[in-house]
Amino acid sequence: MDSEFLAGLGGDPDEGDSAFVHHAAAPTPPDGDVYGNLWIVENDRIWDLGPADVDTDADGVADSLTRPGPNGLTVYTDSDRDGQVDLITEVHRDGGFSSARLDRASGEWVATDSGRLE
Ligand SMILES: [Ca+2]
Ligand SMILES: [Ca+2]
Repeated sequence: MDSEFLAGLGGDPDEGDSAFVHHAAAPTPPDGDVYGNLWIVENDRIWDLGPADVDTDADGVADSLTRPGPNGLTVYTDSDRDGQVDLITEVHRDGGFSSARLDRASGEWVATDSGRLE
């Protein structure tokens, strides 16, 4: 299960319709900036999502950013402050939501929660 959450990443970068910056290099974290832009690995690509602008856990550090997704809004969260997005929550237009967390060991996205926002 990954295509649903990654569908919002824009598909083929050559089509030029993505909001994200495509890095052609191998998936290595950006150097030097401990907490700069958020980034996400999709297969062998790194997508630079830009700087976090939402503080979802109210610790004073922005950890998430939002993008329009295929079915509503997608929230990309870096929960451990290494810059790599490890939690994706998709908020659907009908009020439902579903989330997936990155399994570090396998690199797979694992569905963690779903339901409906009150
Ligand atoms: Ca935070
Ligand atoms: Ca992270």
